[in-house]
Amino acid sequence: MATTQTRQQGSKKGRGGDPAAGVAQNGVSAKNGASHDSSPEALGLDAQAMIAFYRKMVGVRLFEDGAQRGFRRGKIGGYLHVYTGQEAVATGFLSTYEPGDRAITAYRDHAHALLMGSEPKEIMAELFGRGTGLVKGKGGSMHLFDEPNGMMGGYGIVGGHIPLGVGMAYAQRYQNTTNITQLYLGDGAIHNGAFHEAANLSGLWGREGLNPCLFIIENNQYGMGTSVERATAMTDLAAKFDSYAIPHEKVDGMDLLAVVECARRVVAHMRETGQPYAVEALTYRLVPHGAGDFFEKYRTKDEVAEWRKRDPIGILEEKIVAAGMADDDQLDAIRAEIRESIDAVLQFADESPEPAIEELYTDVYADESVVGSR
Ligand SMILES: Cc1ncc(C[n+]2csc(CCOP(=O)(O)OP(=O)(O)O)c2C)c(N)n1
Ligand SMILES: [Mg+2]
Repeated sequence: MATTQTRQQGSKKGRGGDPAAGVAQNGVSAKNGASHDSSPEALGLDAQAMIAFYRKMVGVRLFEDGAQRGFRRGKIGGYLHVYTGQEAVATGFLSTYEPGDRAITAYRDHAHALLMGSEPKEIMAELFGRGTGLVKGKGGSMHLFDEPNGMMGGYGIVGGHIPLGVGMAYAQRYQNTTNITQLYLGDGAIHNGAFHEAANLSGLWGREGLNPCLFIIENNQYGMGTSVERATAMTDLAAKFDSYAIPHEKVDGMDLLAVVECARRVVAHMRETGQPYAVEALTYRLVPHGAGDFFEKYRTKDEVAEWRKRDPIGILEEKIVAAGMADDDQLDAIRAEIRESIDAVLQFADESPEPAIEELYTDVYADESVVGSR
């Protein structure tokens, strides 16, 4: 009975927490601890740096809008999951990227590739399944990969990439580097057995300073149509890392500067110690789960509207304008310029050829010379 009542109450008030207070549905505040100052001054971010962040976030948002247009025009086969609403998370964490670092994520992966330096037109061509695509049109939206830039994918199997990320972090330390791996996973993926096995090893190896794996839980509060509270009895996702002796914290994933502050502090510590760390970034998917999620029966329009008020791009805009770093007209002009560049990206993808038929036989098995050299 109690369960039924909870469910009824849950559906009445919506399951997506209280955005105004920065509180997720698991009831835990996303506010970055007051002891950490994330103002532009404290982070040493001048107008140029703030605008550069703005360009990145808008670049991701408008790329995703363009991808959705491409999907609706029937140009993108298979499935499409966009990152709209979550931009501050990857933008903030990847701002700490150094050559040799790696990132690995699930299928909501366009933003990570864009932020790590893959060519937007190659990513779009990949979504369109074209031979000019990032992985020659053979991966599609969920399987972006760009090894020279440290982007290690792009995985469609929920939780499947987590052991790989932990293994990559082990290799980085084994090879005596100070690099780290950023391992992004969803709130839904954390219940997968692969997570628990990998987190256990990460904690163990971390004791010896052999696992600089930064677990970034992108808690957008739903795994497809299932809210966190319906997926687990213990809804404090960061606290699950206690089982593996991995230190953790939460951050407001809608506030870019809070994420940057957290990322810098945590990553510096990891480079030094080689130990793992987990951050639960509280965020919200402002769009349907994927292109096939038409009715969004699992959440109310009001809930989405409330979270839209905390759009991460809007929050950054306010900070930029309040600090007198740019005015609305200047920000409008930036958006217009990026929108135009995305039109060119779409045109490139559309005009690109299909992969050559011979490509069916390439990149299937590792090249013998590569296998031999490792
Ligand atoms: C092993 C496995 N089980 C189920 C699915 C189907 N599936 C695709 S996305 C998804 C939800 C994952 O949610 P979350 O990890 O929170 O990521 P989000 O979509 O919110 O970014 C599920 C269950 C899958 N792809 N792989
Ligand atoms: Mg989720």
